[in-house]
Amino acid sequence: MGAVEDRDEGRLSVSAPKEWAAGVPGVAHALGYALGQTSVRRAALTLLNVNQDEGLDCPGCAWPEPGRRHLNEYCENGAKHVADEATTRRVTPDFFRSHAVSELDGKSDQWLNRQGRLTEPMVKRPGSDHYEPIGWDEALGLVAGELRRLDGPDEALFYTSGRLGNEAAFLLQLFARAFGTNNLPDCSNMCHESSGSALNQTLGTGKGSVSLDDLHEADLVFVVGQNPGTNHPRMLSALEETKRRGGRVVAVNPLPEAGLMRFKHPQKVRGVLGKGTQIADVFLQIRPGGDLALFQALNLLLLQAEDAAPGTVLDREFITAHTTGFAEFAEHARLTTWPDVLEATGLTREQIEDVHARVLASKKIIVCWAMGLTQHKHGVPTIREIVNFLLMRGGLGRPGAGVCPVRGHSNVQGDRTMGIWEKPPAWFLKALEKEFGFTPPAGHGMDTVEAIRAMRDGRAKVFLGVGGNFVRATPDSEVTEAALRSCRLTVQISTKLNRSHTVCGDTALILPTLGRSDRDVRDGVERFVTVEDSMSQVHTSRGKLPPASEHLLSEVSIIARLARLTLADGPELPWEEFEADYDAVRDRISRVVPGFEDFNARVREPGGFRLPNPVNDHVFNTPQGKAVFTRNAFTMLKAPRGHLILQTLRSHDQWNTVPYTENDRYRGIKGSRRVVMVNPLDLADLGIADGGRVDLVGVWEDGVERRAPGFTVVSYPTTPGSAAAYYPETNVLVPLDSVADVSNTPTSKAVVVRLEAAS
Ligand SMILES: Nc1nc2c(c(=O)[nH]1)N[C@H]1C(S)=C(S)[C@@H](COP(=O)(O)OP(=O)(O)OC[C@H]3O[C@@H](n4cnc5c(=O)[nH]c(N)nc54)[C@H](O)[C@@H]3O)O[C@H]1N2
Ligand SMILES: Nc1nc2c(c(=O)[nH]1)N[C@H]1C(S)=C(S)[C@@H](COP(=O)(O)OP(=O)(O)OC[C@H]3O[C@@H](n4cnc5c(=O)[nH]c(N)nc54)[C@H](O)[C@@H]3O)O[C@H]1N2
Ligand SMILES: [Mo]
Repeated sequence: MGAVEDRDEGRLSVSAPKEWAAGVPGVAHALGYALGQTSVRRAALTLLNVNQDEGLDCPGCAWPEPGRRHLNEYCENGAKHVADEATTRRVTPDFFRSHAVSELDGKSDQWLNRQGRLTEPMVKRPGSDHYEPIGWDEALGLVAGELRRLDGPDEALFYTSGRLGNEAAFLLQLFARAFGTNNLPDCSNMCHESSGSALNQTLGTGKGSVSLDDLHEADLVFVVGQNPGTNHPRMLSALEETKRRGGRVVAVNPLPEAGLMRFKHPQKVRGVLGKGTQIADVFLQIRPGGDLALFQALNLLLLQAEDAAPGTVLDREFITAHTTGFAEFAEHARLTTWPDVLEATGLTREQIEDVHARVLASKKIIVCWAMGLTQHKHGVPTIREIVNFLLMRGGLGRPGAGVCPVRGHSNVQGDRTMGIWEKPPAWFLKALEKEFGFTPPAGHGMDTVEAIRAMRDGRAKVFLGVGGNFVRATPDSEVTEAALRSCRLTVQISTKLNRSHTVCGDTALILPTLGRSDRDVRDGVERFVTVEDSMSQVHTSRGKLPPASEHLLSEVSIIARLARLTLADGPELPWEEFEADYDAVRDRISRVVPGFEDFNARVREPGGFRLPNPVNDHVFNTPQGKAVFTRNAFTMLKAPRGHLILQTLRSHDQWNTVPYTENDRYRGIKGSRRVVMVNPLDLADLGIADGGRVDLVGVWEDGVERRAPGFTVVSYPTTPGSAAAYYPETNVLVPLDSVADVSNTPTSKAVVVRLEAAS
């Protein structure tokens, strides 16, 4: 079955979208959620420990902590997220005795999550409709047996979500490669892969180049395709500081998101009482996918300004010394035409010229972005065009300037640094070989989309997920569910119940693990893991709560034990030592991964250490040895008449595939997630009433009709021609083969749909 009926649905109520974010209601809201899940003591213990030097890295997002010394450096949504993990509710073997898998399969994502923390390893045997308890040794033996029985290592898939600490991530990639495959798909493939692809091609490093200090210091910050009020709330405090120091903010988004407009700092009296800071000085309400055209227009204006006053606009010295391809780029950029730009962006020439004037007046410019850019067919060229924009004026490797892809999962960047990548660079494999004495496979492995195709076509037979919720995070839900069900074995290493546990292979295993907030103790010694935030700061994370159950193992333990059983015939690696002592893992990391020298000592310093980004030393590790200007073909998204371009996004009360409530407070939507936001002009045009019931019907070039039934229409100020609805309910509409060029990221922000009156 495809779309799950949402049984939690209450009565929809809609009010005007909020123009401000955070403040007292936000914090009260988080505490309310925390106390619904857990006791006062546990809530206090967890929340007071978030983002302290000796505390827990907030798993809510990858935004860095300012100095990590302030008490209560957490935000509303981080607090909700931690409380959700610290819940006192438990999923026990009894629970599985009374609920068949087929029954659980019909429950909503929210219901499954609400059942609480997983407590014991469980197995669903072939032909059975129930999970039953299984011991750790037998469970891991079963997985090892299935892996060893495969016709080749590439029939196995090792998926991760960016929750994994560095130590577990390093061991997982080591295990997969010692087993013989680079099949390491991860959530990044659906997230910032387009950023990594574009930045690697142009700058030679796939990461952001700025620090929090840079952000504070910037003259002009672009926030493009991102909803920080909900998804990176602490970023608003940083932008507030930028503004306090005289910097300006340009927001580019089809939606007037609350946090972009006004922000009330929840931990400052001013925030509590005052009107808050206006964040966006300029708001460009852009058409979906219009960002490429916008930056092409800004680049054309820069070239023309330089023509008018030679030597005053471009940084010729920087261009000559550090870049290549400028002449070809400039020639191409001059072909940009205004009618195209205005149609693609939906903006006026005056709006773009106003931003251009601000650009000219600014020396230090930072561009931040997230899923509004990466999840488009032309996401990679769009980000490359942003790099062109910055390179023209030497805006990289200089304080207060640079690129800032804002990451999602708290350690998604670190996992890639540790080698969770289906396309590992040759130098990384060489370093592994030197350290561990075996030859890792050289060919590329499968990313998320390729992994689904391989399961669908019978080329992959064992799926192991370390964290995440593969079946709900991925596109084309019906295809993906069938693909997973056709596996011989599906294994989920998880903290909480989700739909990836109910969509099973012949045999299915649930292996419960410690969460970030759980204490990790072995032989009386408390252990910590390490993570890397969106700005390349590496630091420790220590859980403080008694583990959710005595049967839980850490991710490191599970991976090390499984690897030892699976690789009994070699290569010989010290898995027992790794399990016993995370320092031993970190020692190996320090010898394999550049920037981690003396890892164990440096990470114990308060706040940890920042990984160098070569770009900031004007070192560009591209084949040309320089930063690369690119020519990007003008692209515009168009829906056929009577259709809209639908983006799938997050509500204020969800964490990725896990909705906490039916509400989306800042957008004024309450009581239902099965809503679609549409501009009133389009409603009039389509003859559909505000509040009407519709099916969303996806149309794509493969001619397959994809349907998400039973949505309520909400009249909303989104850009005309576009619509918005929540993920994961709408993943059924995203075609598996509709992916971004180069990065292969599903185009979750551009699904062409028509609205049909619900039957
Ligand atoms: N509370 C909370 N925090 C989270 C998460 C969560 O689910 N809940 N998820 C985490 C993860 S993994 C990630 S990746 C991040 C995601 O963080 P975001 O990228 O902020 O998440 P989305 O909800 O997908 O929002 C996309 C934004 O881009 C805009 N947008 C859509 N299409 C376009 C376009 O064509 N152009 C422009 N300019 N804008 C566009 C949308 O209107 C929306 O504001 O958040 C992380 N933090
Ligand atoms: N249509 C559409 N699809 C999208 C997106 C979109 O915007 N639109 N966004 C994409 C993005 S940006 C991302 S990052 C992916 C997210 O994809 P995933 O990372 O796969 O999904 P999550 O919802 O973050 O996973 C939640 C589950 O992780 C498990 N978990 C939580 N904490 C831990 C832990 O500490 N250890 C372990 N082992 N397990 C844990 C819990 O069991 C929980 O149910 O979804 C992508 N899919
Ligand atoms: Mo993400």
